[in-house]
Amino acid sequence: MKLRLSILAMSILTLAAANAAQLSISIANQSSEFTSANRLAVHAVDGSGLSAGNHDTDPTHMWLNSGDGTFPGGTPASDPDRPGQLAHITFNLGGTFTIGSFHVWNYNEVNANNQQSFTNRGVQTLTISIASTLNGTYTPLIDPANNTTTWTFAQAPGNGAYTGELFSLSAPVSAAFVRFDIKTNYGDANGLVGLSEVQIFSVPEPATWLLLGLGGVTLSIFSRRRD
Ligand SMILES: [Ca+2]
Repeated sequence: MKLRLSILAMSILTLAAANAAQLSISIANQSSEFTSANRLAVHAVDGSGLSAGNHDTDPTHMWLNSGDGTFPGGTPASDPDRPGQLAHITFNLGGTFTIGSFHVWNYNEVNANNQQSFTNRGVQTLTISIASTLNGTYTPLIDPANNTTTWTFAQAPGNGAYTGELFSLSAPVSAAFVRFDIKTNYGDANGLVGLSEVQIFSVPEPATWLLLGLGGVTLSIFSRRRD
């Protein structure tokens, strides 16, 4: 019976994991984007540059902010944003979902002509907040790695074999919008900061877990009758 229960529990967990679904997210807003060089915020959510889980080094497949305005072509021309941070970007989940994990590919630009790497424009530290409406109250999420509201993304390698980083929340949360408030980059002195791609994953609702559990019990009873 113990074995049977273990198998049942494992089945439920397996089903739940299998039901984690990538959400079809869009950009709700961004503090700025580098429009003239086609480094638009949308390129952080449209799958551009991704192939078999690897993100390439082409900057037109990434979002880059305007920085401090040193380089022309940003909209707005510079990114003053909020005091103490470089930029923000807000993701629209397309509805209210219970989210449990997300996958981030940091800024992975390499100049195709001279192979100069610009991964120092990647996001280093940030807060990640959720809200139920775009202009509602944003609640910061706790990073399970340090138990604070400061998250850290690793610097991209500057090559085409970049698999990004997968982050799991300590507990699933309900959200319709997710905002990254970016505090620091990896050293770019002009305040430029960007991302290659972001994916957000939902988990089954508690009600779904219950149904999965009931289904498992039914299967277990059915199985016993066949013994
Ligand atoms: Ca991309």
